[in-house]
Amino acid sequence: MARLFDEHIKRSVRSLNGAWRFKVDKNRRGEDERWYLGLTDAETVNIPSVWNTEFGLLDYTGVCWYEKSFYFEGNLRLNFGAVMTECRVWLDGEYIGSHYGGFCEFSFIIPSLPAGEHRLTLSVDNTFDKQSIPQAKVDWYHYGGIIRDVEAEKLVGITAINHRFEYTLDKEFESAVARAVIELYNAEDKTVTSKLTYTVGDNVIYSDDITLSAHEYKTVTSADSKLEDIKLWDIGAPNLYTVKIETESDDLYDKVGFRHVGVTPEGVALNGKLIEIRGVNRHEEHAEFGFAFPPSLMKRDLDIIFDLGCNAIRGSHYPNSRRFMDMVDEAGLLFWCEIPMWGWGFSPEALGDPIVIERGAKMHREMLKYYYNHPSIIIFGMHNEIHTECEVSVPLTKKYYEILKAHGGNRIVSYATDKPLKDLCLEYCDLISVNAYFGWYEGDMYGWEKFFDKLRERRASLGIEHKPVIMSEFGAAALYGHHTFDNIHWTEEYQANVLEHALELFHRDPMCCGFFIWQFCDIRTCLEAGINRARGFNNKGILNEQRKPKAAYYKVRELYHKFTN
Ligand code: ADA
Repeated sequence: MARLFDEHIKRSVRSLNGAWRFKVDKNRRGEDERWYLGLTDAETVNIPSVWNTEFGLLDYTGVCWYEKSFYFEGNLRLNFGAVMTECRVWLDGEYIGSHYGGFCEFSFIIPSLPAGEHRLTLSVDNTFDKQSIPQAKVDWYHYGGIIRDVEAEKLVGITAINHRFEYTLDKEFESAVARAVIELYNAEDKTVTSKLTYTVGDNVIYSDDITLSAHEYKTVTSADSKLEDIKLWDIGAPNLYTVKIETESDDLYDKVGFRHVGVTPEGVALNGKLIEIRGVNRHEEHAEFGFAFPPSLMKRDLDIIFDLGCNAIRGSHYPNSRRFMDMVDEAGLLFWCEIPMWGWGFSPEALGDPIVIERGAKMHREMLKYYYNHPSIIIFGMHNEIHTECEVSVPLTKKYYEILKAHGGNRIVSYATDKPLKDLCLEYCDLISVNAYFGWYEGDMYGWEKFFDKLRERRASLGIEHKPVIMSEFGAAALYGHHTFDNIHWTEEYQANVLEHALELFHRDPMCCGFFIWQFCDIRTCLEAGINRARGFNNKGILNEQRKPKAAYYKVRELYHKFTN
């Protein structure tokens, strides 16, 4: 996929971004009328994009069709960075498959395409129902479209489809015992034997001949290798190693880092040292581009986050693009990655629905597949503000916790709760992550002290004092440019005061090991969410949606820099 580096040198990759034919299907007639045989009366749009930024489509929820022709010969792997939310795919009029869930990569392999022009067609649907993740009620915008890059790769011989680099560090964090898990596919119609090598920096982890029969998928796991004198990946010291996987006809490059994260009763330890997590919640969204977030703005957001003095980002509330994750790895920032199982909308009945539970499990498995190797991800989040006070959430949380603990590598697993005083799922998290809004939804900004005392008591009564608390959300809204001498809601001054009071308290309290401000910048939100948000935006950003700083930005910046020293 499009990353911050070339994933392939031998394998030929063609971007299918750019001009696509596009047609709105308001009455859902497309499939009956077989639009996949060729779109008529189509407009042209540029991909990646969301359709909501097209004139007249801002609030369109439903189905749209996309079509593109390209020249190809051979074994095709089609890669999609992400499509919002569900899509069905045809190639040359033949149905090739579908994908559910808007924020993760997926791909299709189609062997032996004859030389010539081929037509790729997608129907994309961004509607929600009782079984969708997320539900219709969310506090962000229901954008639809092909939001990340599309690529056509030519597969030749034995190819590396994916990999996982697993390691454990010794107690001194000086050496590692590592192994590679390599997913291979033979793209040929015949049995192929090839040499396969897997190197990490100068270290050869695997080197041997392998044989795969025609179109066989095979996972190869290397023996354990001991790597000495490793350079750790750390906050502000992002030492990365290049992974190179090579067969006679194919290659795959990636970057990995060695780091250890642990939870102690005193807090989170990175490479053996206790750290205070100072972060922001950030949506990968911009009012002018929706979820099709331009790479140059990713860099700009990171520069701002650095200036602020953060060492962490919560990718609220879904997996971010891999390109952004590469930037975060390279920046030496910590990251919280989660699936879009977002509160409010989910009724207790939906949380007990086997289809919803399985969709969530699939999203977790996809998150593991594509995000496992990013060293910056130290926390995997399972859900946000669902009904964790109801029994129905316990088996679901247990299931997700077990998946992430078994397959997530060395990471903290948590979820954000807004009901920590009556939450029934706290057994299934390594860190108690709390969303609370004193000074906004819940009483005044001086309510924190009492709340923390109650939280301490609840922790003790459950016997989970060894689990530290992180404030995963807190904040207040301010309209950019709205000032006052009085301490009142919606002003920049009030927002700054709420954050200052909360941050000083969190920093002092030994139970609290970190905080993620809600939120980095204002975002367009969904009016169906049932709350009347001014301007149709969630205005709790410390910057507005154009990344212009509010008064709170400078207050947080002052405090984050003070806490660092
Ligand atoms: C919740 C939720 C956020 C946002 C926030 C708010 O905590 O997790 O996505 O909606 O509330 O601004 O109210």
